[in-house]
Amino acid sequence: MSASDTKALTPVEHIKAASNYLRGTIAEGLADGVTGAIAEDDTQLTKFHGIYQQDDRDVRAERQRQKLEPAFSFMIRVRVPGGVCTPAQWLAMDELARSHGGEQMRLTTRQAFQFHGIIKRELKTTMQGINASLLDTLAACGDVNRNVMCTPLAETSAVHAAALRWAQRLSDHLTPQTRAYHEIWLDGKKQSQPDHEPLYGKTYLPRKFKLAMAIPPLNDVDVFAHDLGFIAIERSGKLVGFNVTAGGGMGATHNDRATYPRLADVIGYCTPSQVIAVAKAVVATQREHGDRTERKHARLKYTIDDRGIDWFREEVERRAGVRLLPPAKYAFTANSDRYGWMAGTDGRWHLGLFVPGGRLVDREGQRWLSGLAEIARVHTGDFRITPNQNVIIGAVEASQRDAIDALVREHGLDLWQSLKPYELNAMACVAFPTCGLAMAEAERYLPELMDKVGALLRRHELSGEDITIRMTGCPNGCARPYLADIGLVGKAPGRYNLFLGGGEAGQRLNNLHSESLDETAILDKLDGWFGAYAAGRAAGESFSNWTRREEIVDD
Ligand code: SRM
Ligand code: SF4
Repeated sequence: MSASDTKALTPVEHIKAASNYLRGTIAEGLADGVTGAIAEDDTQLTKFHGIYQQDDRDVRAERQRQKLEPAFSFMIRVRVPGGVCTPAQWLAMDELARSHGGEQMRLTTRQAFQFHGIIKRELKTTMQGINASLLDTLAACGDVNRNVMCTPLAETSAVHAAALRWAQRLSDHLTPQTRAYHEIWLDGKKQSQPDHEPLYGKTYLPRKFKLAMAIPPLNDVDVFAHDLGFIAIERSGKLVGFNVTAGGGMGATHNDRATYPRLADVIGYCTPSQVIAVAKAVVATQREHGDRTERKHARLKYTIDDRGIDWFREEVERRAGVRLLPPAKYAFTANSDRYGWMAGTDGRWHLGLFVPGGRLVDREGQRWLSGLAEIARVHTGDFRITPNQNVIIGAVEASQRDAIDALVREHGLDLWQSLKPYELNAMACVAFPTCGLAMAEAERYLPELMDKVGALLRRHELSGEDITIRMTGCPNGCARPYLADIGLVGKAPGRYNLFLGGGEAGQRLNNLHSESLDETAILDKLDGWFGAYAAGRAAGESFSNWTRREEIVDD
């Protein structure tokens, strides 16, 4: 018997059940010109369509004082399976960012595009523009499988091509079937045939569900942070199968020990032809057994911890009709991105660019939006959004390299050349002003803090160290802070919980060291640790391993 059989279902379960396959009253709400918002229940449903209602938190209090409704607008997340899109699609996103998105867009930690600040009356046009580019936003958010991630640049081009095809097939097989999306956003025609969701049913999943494919030795997707993962196994330059991982997740709530980040378990090995059946079986197991009575306890990681990994593996094997084999050997060396020109094994080249905070906007000396659009106009390969909010100009013919280099320089996009590893590894979530859950700044504050951290590292002659710092505005973990060497997690304005000792290419969680630190306290602590690390580290010892050996955090 599952928890859902005895306790009351969450309100979101009732909203989904009554929504007629995610329609609710979204269409009616869009037509209501009196408010910039949509009905509250519908805000749960639009997530499944890739849309979040938000309000500008910078002006929230002032508008309340003036008795005005909050400054509502919408965030749209565009699904880009494996993070790969064409130059034409890039230009289409650029166009929408200019016309509706405040002349900016954002690359996310899950290889997607996000537009912020779309006002209600421009939502439909924006959605139609996205669709016209053959991208979409269906299931970019909501209680379904989200954008499927894939290492964007493997050591072997052929393995990347094969793994990406599987990632895209997985995405297709796990995408909801409802025609509500077309009906509301595209052609407006009501269907006479009833909808049918063979995989999800009427109430979809108990909670969000995330899938990533990693291609060793790179774990840039942080495969162990996902509900379901596939680790590509390569032999002699060919993809031969996948290790299956399950039960990862980052989200937690401050001071609630029942919630926690968890690393996925490796549950076995399957062949490429079994991968779809295995993925569907994992989704179906979570659909049937996930907790629909408490959203904080509804992710797959809790289902697995409640029932045990052996039960879970057997359930997946039974549903898939697949006997998982013992995991194959693999080794990860990094979960960060790579920058600069890299040679593919197919004669083409890839240029990794560091995008501060994933924010594509034209600013003084760095014209990200315009520069990448100019590149898209001449580029014949692809664009690859990375899992660390960066971009790769992919599959460039050797003859095009000079032209692209010139555009990169002209628009100031060669930042990676002057940055140190700790700067290139750093990541922050969006947080203020758009994220409704933010407790502290992240994207807007991290650069300032990094300058100060950089000064400390220089003082201790550590600025060449491969240290990863990740910051989030709350404990939900959108920049996967619990896998960083140093994680800073927002607790209140200007205050962060500090985590230490993670890393190991995304294979080890860090531990909480201290709570509610302000900037001075953070820098004081780091200064002390950097000094002691510089003086006392063993040859080749990483900062995280040192913090554990010195028992600064538990090992
Ligand atoms: Fe996230 C909620 C932004 C990746 C865990 N996340 C949100 C929302 C939608 C806030 C909300 O619910 O109202 C944020 C919107 C902010 C904004 O204004 O844009 C938000 N999450 C993001 C992005 C844009 C962060 C970024 O800086 O890139 C990432 C979009 C990814 C995408 O393209 O799909 C993003 N979020 C993640 C990740 C990282 C990952 O998946 O690899 C995680 C941790 C992994 C995980 O899911 O466990 C993550 N986001 C959460 C959670 C906590 C879930 C949980 O299990 O507790 C929430 C809150 C929730 O779901 O209730 C959340
Ligand atoms: Fe918002 Fe928290 Fe996610 Fe940051 S970690 S984007 S503050 S939900």
